[in-house]
Amino acid sequence: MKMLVATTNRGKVRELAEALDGLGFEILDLEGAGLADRPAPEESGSTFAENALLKASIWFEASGLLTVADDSGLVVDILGGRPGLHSARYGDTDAERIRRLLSEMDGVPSTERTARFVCSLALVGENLAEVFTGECEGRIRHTSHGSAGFGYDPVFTPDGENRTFAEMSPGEKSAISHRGNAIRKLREFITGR
Ligand code: ITT
Repeated sequence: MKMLVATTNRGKVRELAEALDGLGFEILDLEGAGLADRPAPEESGSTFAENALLKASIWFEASGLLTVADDSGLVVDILGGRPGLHSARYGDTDAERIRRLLSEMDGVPSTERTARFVCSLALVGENLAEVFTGECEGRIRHTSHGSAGFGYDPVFTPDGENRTFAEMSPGEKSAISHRGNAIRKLREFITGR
């Protein structure tokens, strides 16, 4: 059976495809499903879960395939939860998004730089709509460290670690990350059925 990993973000495709491996599905991305030139759905929900469901439902309608979509973001306490749902829209590139975040946190001491990544994964198919959410607590560094991963990884250090996600291997990140935690719930749902 085919499963569509419906995201326009290459970093997410990599992490999701790797983590969904071994479940017995043939994993397709939007390109593999011939949907690469469709416009991305508008993210009009007010929570990560709502947006994930919205994206998965639209891509399921377009493809007819069992579909997984991901809505995620970085929630920073001192910024009142920003960039949050708007994490992708904080700038045009990863570098710009990080620059804006660090400039908004200029002068904030380490003890007040607490934050969490949140990831909602929606699984939508025929008579099926489920959402799985994972979180990862940590803090925002003063400067970028490392070049692995994607997005805000170079400035996020998870609790209990000294390294950023961008200084970890894919396996190390996935073992503790928001997306890894959401994927483990999704896998349990699929294998327990
Ligand atoms: P799709 O909607 O097509 O999936 P997107 O990049 O627009 O792609 P989101 O709206 O969910 O996805 O935005 C999430 C943003 O949060 C993403 O662009 C990154 O900047 C950031 N983000 C999410 N997960 C991350 C992770 O594991 N590491 C670093 N940054 C992450």
